[in-house]
Amino acid sequence: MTAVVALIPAHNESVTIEAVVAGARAHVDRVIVVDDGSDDDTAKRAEGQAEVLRQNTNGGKAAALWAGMQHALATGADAVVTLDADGQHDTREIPALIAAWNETPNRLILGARLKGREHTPPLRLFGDRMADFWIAWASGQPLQDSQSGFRLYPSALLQRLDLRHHRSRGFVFESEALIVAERLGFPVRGVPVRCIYPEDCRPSHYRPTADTLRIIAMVASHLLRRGMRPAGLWRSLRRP
Ligand SMILES: Nc1nc2c(ncn2[C@@H]2O[C@H](COP(=O)(O)OP(=O)(O)O)[C@@H](O)[C@H]2O)c(=O)[nH]1
Ligand SMILES: [Mg+2]
Repeated sequence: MTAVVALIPAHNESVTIEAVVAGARAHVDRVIVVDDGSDDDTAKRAEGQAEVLRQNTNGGKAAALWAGMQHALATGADAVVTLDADGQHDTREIPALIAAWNETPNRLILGARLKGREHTPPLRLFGDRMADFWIAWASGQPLQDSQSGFRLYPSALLQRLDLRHHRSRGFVFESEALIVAERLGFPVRGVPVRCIYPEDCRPSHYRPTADTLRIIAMVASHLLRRGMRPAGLWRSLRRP
């Protein structure tokens, strides 16, 4: 029996957390919510339905993901599905990620939000596409939607993945994971998923300029360390 764990980092997501946890529970063996110093009752709403790890102060998404991943590994997970707590990922698509993993166990499965991408705010889409180009180059593979947090990480990968995860790594962590995973022999396999932008969704924590620049700086340091990896650029431009 394999154990698939859903991991949901959450910071002040009391409006959506219950529905996301309930949706995820239907498709996985266990759900872990990392409540990252929320001031609202996110943790209370998740308790009873999920294992809740509490961080007393807000340490950022990277640290929350890291804590949840280590906990999942320590408690016997074979794969970890990460998803956002704000309801932007459709939990009914979790089985598609698991099916892809069963078919190709040595891949990092990326839920690429290609269905309905036209609803993405234009500035965000531009930043995302920039990030895709650079991260694809540095990881030597074609990539679509590198910024998606809807993923399946095989435990065989997580056991070897060692990434910086302090507060300032926020959205950089998930980008770097794609590059390091490829180096460890776990290239990305994209699975098209829906992109949900509810009318009344809260503003994103992603800062299009600052976070995109941070991601580019991280990618540049990987590229410089590998002599700009011209073959990686070539490979990244193939059709996905
Ligand atoms: N643990 C934790 N999660 C965060 C933090 N900031 C954002 N998140 C989570 O990361 C996910 C994505 O954040 P969001 O602001 O919606 O970014 P976007 O969907 O990429 O625009 C959501 O599930 C948030 O709850 C944070 O400081 N700590
Ligand atoms: Mg969001």
